Amino acid sequence: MWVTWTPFWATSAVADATCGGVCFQYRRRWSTVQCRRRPSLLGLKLSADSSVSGAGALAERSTGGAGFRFPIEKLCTTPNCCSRELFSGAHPGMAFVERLELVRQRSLLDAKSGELLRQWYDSYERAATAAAADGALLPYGCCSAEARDVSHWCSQNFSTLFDILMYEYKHPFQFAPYHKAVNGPEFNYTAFGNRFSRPLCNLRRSCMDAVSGSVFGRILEQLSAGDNVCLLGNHQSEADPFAIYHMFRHYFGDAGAELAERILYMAGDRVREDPLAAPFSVGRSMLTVYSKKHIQDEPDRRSEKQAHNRKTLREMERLFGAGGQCVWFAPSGGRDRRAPSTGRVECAPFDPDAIELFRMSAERAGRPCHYYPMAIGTFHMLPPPDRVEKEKGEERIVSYAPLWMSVMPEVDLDSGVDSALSKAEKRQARAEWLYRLVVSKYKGIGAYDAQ
Ligand SMILES: *[C@@H]1O[C@H](CO)[C@@H](O)[C@H](O)[C@H]1NC(C)=O
Ligand SMILES: CC(=O)N[C@H]1CO[C@H](CO)[C@@H](O)[C@@H]1O
Repeated sequence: MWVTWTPFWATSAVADATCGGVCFQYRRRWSTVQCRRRPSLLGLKLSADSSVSGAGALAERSTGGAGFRFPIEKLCTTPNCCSRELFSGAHPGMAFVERLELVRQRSLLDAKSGELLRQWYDSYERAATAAAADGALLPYGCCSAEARDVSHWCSQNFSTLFDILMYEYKHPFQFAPYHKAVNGPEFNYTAFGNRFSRPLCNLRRSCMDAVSGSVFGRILEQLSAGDNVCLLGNHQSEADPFAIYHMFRHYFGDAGAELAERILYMAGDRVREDPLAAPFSVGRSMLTVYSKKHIQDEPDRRSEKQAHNRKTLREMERLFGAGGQCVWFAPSGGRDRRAPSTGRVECAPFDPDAIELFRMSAERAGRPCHYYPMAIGTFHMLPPPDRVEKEKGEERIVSYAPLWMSVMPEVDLDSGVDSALSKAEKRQARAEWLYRLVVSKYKGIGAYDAQ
């Protein structure tokens, strides 16, 4: 998934050969001309909750209480840096759509980006309406399923997202090789993502297969004994970390939510570099990598990216050395897509080298790492575009979708592989074997057919 995109808040953009990226010229008041690379869009991650009991406490934790305003003063202390009027606090009564229109009229937003946000918002409100009818938004401060209340809730929370985007534009998030989730003190990005993604998860119609419960218990034991755990499987939506959060919370209770929040995600380029994805990524802990194919895309940055990846692996070894880490790792290096030949969402093949690299780093750390194949069906909450569109923002049409998940019993990475094979053949065989395990579960739990 490789897209070049102009951040929507840029007034004009010119390709600049010297920086290899794109330079954006902003309004005079915003003074500086910044040069920033936005080579692609990847991974938006959204999220949510199910039980209505304890709703009050959860709402308290996840919204930061009533009368919430994005704390721009605390985040950006330079008075003239971020235009304060653009932030929702300055227009407490203004609906998101009105705000969007205002910003558009002031030419702070190009038509395409405005359209993208508008479509996203409209689909989001439809999803939230359906979710609210199931009572799913009660714990997140949406007091009823009435159209007016749902709309107000969506509007408020989308305004917060918009504020973050405006802020991010002036202060791009920096993702170190090891990024630790930002959950305060100024703004709890973790909670924001959890709440924001709740309308996408139809937990009433979701399915976590039966074996997962006992496997989950086993994982907790291993983690508390200081071992490491790797959940290894397919990847379907930008919002996967949040699907995992809501599913774990729904099926495994508070311990599930807690584990989901401390999972380390192996995150590719787009998760960090797509401005629409970054606000959600900030709230998750991640090991950041450049995927192999994307390293080839920009030859002039190859060594920089490779150095970054090496650093990430060292960080991983350090963390694994300390122990108690749970990592979610999708060795396909991209999201599953709908195949024109079958019309179904097919799992993307696993990359043998990615698995090998992970395995060796985990081994070098000197503590046991337990591998659990994991199959997920999350495609419909926020599907990737059918084809890779270059030079364009990726549209985001979300829906209130049923989810499928299975955390399968632990596997020994060598057991499915013939020991007589050569080293390279073993890698290949291991990747294919793991892939088959995940695919057969993906089909077995009904995710494949329910499309
Ligand atoms: C941020 O929100 C998460 C999710 O609700 C919660 O677990 C965490 O304790 C919050 N962080 C702080 C510092 O309050
Ligand atoms: C962070 C944020 O904007 N949260 C708001 C989401 O919407 C509800 C309902 O309007 C508010 O109570 C939250 O503060």
